[in-house]
Amino acid sequence: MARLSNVRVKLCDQILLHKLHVLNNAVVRKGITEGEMEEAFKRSIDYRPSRLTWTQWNDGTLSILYSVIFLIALFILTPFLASFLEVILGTRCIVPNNYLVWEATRPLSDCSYCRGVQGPIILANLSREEFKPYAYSSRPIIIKNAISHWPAATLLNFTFLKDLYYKHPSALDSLHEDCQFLHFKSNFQTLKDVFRMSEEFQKGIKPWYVGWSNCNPAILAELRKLYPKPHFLPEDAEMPNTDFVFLGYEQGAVMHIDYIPRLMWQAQLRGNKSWILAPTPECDDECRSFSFYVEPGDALLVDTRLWYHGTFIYKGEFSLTIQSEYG
Ligand SMILES: O=C(O)CCC(=O)C(=O)O
Ligand SMILES: [Fe+2]
Repeated sequence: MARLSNVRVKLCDQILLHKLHVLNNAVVRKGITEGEMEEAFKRSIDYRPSRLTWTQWNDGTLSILYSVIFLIALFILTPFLASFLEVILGTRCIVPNNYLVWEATRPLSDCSYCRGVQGPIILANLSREEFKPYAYSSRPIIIKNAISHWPAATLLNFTFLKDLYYKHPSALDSLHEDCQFLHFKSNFQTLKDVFRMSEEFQKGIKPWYVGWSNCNPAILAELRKLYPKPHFLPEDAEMPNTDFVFLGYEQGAVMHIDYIPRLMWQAQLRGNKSWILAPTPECDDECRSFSFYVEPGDALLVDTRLWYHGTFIYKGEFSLTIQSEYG
């Protein structure tokens, strides 16, 4: 029960945040500038209903006024809140710094990717040939037990990663300069901080969640000995020369959309992870949000360029994934 209510609260947080984005987006798309919003907000604050008699201001009128003021305040505060959250929560930096500017200039999607979609397609492990019809779909797909045979599923863990980076100390610095480190809601600022974490964090008594790209060639080569390119992906699928690792206890990635060139695949190596997917704002009336979870051994495919997505992990549980792109 506690688990369920915990999940519901997290879902509500994520959906609320997403709705703030939607709200802001709707106003920006109407051509209303930030200056105009601010002006409207200031006017609404300066407005003095006391100059009118109470009889002119029955309950209904007052509640409309309060709603308008509330909405205008939301329109103005949303970009600040979003920027604040980006800085504080460490949203993936493949999203441009000014997330909302990008959101406002992003081409509108035609909603065909989400219309009628109520959850991921769940497939049993399958061959490349059988996967062909799904290969470049924008439908979220889970392939059960697709990666459970990978050596990474048994060998890769926090200690393995720590030992590997300590064997290549320069990789810790190159990560800082050239690769992405995402701290999300945790206070770890660098991968060095992650590997120096206290016992309380390491045992999951205190929650944390981070992700980084393995763009150091030596580290990448070592790690790729533990996992192949997923066997079901098309032979000619283009792959980047870096992969991401996401790991941690309890917390996950905040709701966001990715500004990346390809589709995403993710291998769930350890623990269960819950995902929430929401349509782009312009499809909010036609499509719906939904959540699901993946288990160890599952592969997940999501078009993270179209679906807003966030993740979380049950209290006290650990999740480890390898993630990359294909297209
Ligand atoms: O695995 C996660 O927690 C987030 C991953 C993500 O945002 C992505 O793959 O685009
Ligand atoms: Fe993402």
